[in-house]
Amino acid sequence: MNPDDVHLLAGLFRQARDIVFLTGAGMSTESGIPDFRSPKGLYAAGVTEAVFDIEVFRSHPEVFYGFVRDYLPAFRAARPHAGHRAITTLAARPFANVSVITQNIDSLHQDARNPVVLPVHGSLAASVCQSCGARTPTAALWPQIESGHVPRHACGGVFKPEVVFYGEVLPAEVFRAASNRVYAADLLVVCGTSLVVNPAGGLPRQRQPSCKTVILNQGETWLDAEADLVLREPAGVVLEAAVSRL
Ligand code: CNA
Repeated sequence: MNPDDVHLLAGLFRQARDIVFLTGAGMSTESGIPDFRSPKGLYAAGVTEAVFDIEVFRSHPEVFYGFVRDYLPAFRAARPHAGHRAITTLAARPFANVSVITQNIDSLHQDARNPVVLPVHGSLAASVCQSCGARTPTAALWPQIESGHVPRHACGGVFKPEVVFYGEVLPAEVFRAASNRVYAADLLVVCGTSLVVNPAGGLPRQRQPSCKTVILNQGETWLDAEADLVLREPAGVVLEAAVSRL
């Protein structure tokens, strides 16, 4: 890690008043959850986009739940890392207005008590019966999922987690709030996202020309050429180091 880059990032944190983090699956790899597109990610492991496709879920929910069963131990064991906690520390500074727009469904930002979290792709925390609308904590369904079953409500309907699948519309209010936060930002930090899944990946286009832009991502993104600072290091390590300098 280049200490000059960390110093620069700390300086940007110090000067900014409205700081927005836009995070993706790469923000959770240091907590043990694989992302999609890294060399060690889910796609490289053979998981396909069909697993997260709403039409496939409706006709064959066992495809999604087979995936969930395989990765349940990683999701259950995951805890916020030093980078998630650094965001909470940053937000506690006077005059800093910090929000997190996340594509992640794992609730790690919320678990770390980041003050404002906008989960534009929903959350795995709760599930809803697709027949009667009954809502339950997804954790209550783990035993059914672990035993190889598609979890169902007593009415017979299939439970679906409150996650946005491919082919579904994003929650409108959350996405509008996210756009507004990016528009108001004077510092945008893009963390652990390839920015290829739209519309979330296009959110940086809502920023003002005066907004400073930092890319904290190990892979390339379409935004790199427009950024004030690009760091190809692990997000958690860098955020902890930068915030500890404030
Ligand atoms: P992605 O397309 O897999 O991109 C992740 C990016 O993060 C890649 O460019 C990596 O190079 C980079 N990266 C990986 N580890 C680190 C790290 N430690 N520090 C910095 N950069 C890192 O994932 P996106 O989030 O861009 O794609 C959006 C999808 C992924 C959303 O729909 C998510 O719901 C979905 N997803 C979420 C989770 C989760 O909730 N933890 C896990 C896997 C996929």
